[in-house]
Amino acid sequence: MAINQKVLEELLNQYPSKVKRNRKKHIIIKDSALARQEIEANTRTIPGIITNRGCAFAGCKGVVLGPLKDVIHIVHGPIGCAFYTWGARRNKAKSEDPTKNFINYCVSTDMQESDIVFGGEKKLARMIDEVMEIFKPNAIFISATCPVGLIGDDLQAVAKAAQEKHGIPILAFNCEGYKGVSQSAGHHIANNGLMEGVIGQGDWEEAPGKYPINILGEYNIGGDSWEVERILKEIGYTVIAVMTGDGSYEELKNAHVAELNLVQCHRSINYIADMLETKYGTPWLKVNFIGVQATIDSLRNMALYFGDPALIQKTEEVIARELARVEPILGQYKKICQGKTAFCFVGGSRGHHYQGLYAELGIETVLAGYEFAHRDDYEGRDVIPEIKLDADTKNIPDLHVTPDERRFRLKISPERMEELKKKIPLRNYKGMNIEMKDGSIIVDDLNHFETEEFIRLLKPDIFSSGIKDKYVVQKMGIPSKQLHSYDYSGPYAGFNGAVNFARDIAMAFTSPTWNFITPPWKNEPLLEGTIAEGGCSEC
Ligand code: CFM
Repeated sequence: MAINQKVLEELLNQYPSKVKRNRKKHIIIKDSALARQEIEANTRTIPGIITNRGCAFAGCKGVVLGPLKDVIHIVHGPIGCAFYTWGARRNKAKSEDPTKNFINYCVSTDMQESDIVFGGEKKLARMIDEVMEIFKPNAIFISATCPVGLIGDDLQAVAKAAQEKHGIPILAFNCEGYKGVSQSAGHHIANNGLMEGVIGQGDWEEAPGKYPINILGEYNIGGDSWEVERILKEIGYTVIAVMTGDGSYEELKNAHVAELNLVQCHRSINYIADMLETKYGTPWLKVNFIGVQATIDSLRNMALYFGDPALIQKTEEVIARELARVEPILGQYKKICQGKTAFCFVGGSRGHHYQGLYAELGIETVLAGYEFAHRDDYEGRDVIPEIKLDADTKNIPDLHVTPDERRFRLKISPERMEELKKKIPLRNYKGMNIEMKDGSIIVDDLNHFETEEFIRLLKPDIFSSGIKDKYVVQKMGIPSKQLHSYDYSGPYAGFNGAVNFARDIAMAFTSPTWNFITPPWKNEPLLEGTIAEGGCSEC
């Protein structure tokens, strides 16, 4: 069943009128005949609604900073905040030096009632001393949780004094969970801190190899960045830093020497991408390594940016070889997947990125959305100037960087920039909506009530989201693929990732489990209506 405005209205009518007015602005039925379709995003979730969103602390410590492996991340707050953000995200890391990989540790000041009453600064300072004694990390990052902001501990002062005492970089992030409306606020805070205190701190003045690049917004979930790096290194790129999957303070501090910044997850890191361009003159290119065609397009766009015929040729060779290897395997899985439909609802970029991979398997995405994206992630960056800044957004300061006097160098001339921008997404992201089919549903901050309602109406063959709604949906008889954690599988990026994903999705469809589950609507009538007198013209 397709959803039209009338059906959508009926769904929304189940809300109290104030809630209905609010939610209506977050849901679109795609219609390309309309000049524009605006969606409301990055605003507060209505209290009482079961959202999938996280908090600013989750976005800062959990998402952007956490994957840096040679850093000890101190969670200044009660132990629950530390425990529930410990190892919950599958950002993998390995290290040549096992004494410098702290990804498995959970370090917290474990604030107690007396710390809340009398302040936690001394405890934090003692903890830093202890961390230095035990781990000797390359850097220490301190992330604040809600009570720290409420009692007013001065983290920046503690960090500054400890840095002078110990002689290593010690950075504090005021990412209290209540800041902003979701984890998106935490991304911004982390971006600002990394730009101010890490990137550019290294002493490299030039890159150690050819075609030097950074990969931004790639967090190595399930090993994704290892697959991306495998392909890029084979073509001949020098990867300076990955932000931040399997990344390190040591790599990040020299990220200023890259000639191009790739942006995989636009939502979580567009701030650093823009600031790097202002400060060092390095442009950014939107890429997507999820899906075979998206990977190929990204590789070709990168080669075009550098414009070296040898690089272009090598890119085509690697593409041809990889395609010959993976296409026959994907063809087998496609036979199982063809003609099916999917919901694709993830945080701030995967709701878009996975649609191409689904399409390659013959699966149509009939509903998609983001938990906490901003309007530009839906409608493209052109809308940024018209986004109204509310009090929640203003809460997160914008960092104003200026060109670095010594290191700023335009990597390509303005003329070439203009020429390239016509061909490749340099400094640009067109958003998710443009690629969705007419009649498909786009929902911002999809909640659990709407999840169930849309499933009843559209009956997708697969639902892709996260752990918070996975089992509710599976109890409805519909396979659910977690696109945050990948259900302990992966990588799903690049060529090998596409094969892994196709295998896992085909396995979900063919599992006999679904024969043992009776979805709630099975015994309910599918149509409700009254019998009118007389007949229509055809009966
Ligand atoms: Fe970016 Fe992410 Fe995502 Fe994200 Fe996340 Fe994640 Fe995500 Mo979960 S950084 S916005 S805050 S791609 S943890 S690796 S899967 S919600 S869609």
